[in-house]
Amino acid sequence: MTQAALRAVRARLATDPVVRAAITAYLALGANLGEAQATVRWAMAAIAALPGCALGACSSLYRTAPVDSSGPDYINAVVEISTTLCAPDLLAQLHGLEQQAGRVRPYRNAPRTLDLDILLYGSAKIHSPKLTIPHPRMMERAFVLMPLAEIAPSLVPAAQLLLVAEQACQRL
Ligand code: A4P
Ligand code: MG
Repeated sequence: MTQAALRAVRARLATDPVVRAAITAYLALGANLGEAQATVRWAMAAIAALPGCALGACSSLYRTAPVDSSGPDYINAVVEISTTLCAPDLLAQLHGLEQQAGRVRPYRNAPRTLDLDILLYGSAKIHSPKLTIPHPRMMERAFVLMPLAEIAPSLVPAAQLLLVAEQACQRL
């Protein structure tokens, strides 16, 4: 292959979502308004149908007490995906699903019909105005760590699970 052809292939690999290598990412799902269990299950199926995304392991659903939030108990879960989307495009797709589920944002940490956060995106560390990865509060929260430990135990240090053990988080 000529140098020019090689450069063309490299350029395509860098920009084309169809041929970009798939990244393993972990997403947190949360809901505490409306039919929360049904919405979280719907979201799992909707994530599986997103362009450039394949759904991997899904945790159980967990009933959790609001943390720095209010309203009814939350339903939380974590899923693993394999995706060719870049992280900002993945976030945009997740925001689209939140919209479809009727999400409104009256104030920070308000009760919500559906929240979809990116916990981890491969080994990427991202600090942009719209995206922080790893999710900055994930290690403090039982509603993230317990479902994550269920599907990816190597990502959750046992000592960290102990630290959040007093937060109410019931596997359904
Ligand atoms: N953003 C930055 N990084 C990320 C990321 N890794 N994933 C930005 C997703 N979004 C990220 O999010 C606000 C902005 O964060 C977005 O526009 C995005 O650009 P949001 O979903 O509009 O609002 P939010 O979820 O209220 O804010 P935030 O900061 O994500 O809240 P937290 O810290 O995630 O807490 N208690 C229980 N039991 N269960 C819950 O699920 N969730 C929260 C939300 C609080 N208490 C809870 C639960
Ligand atoms: Mg969110």
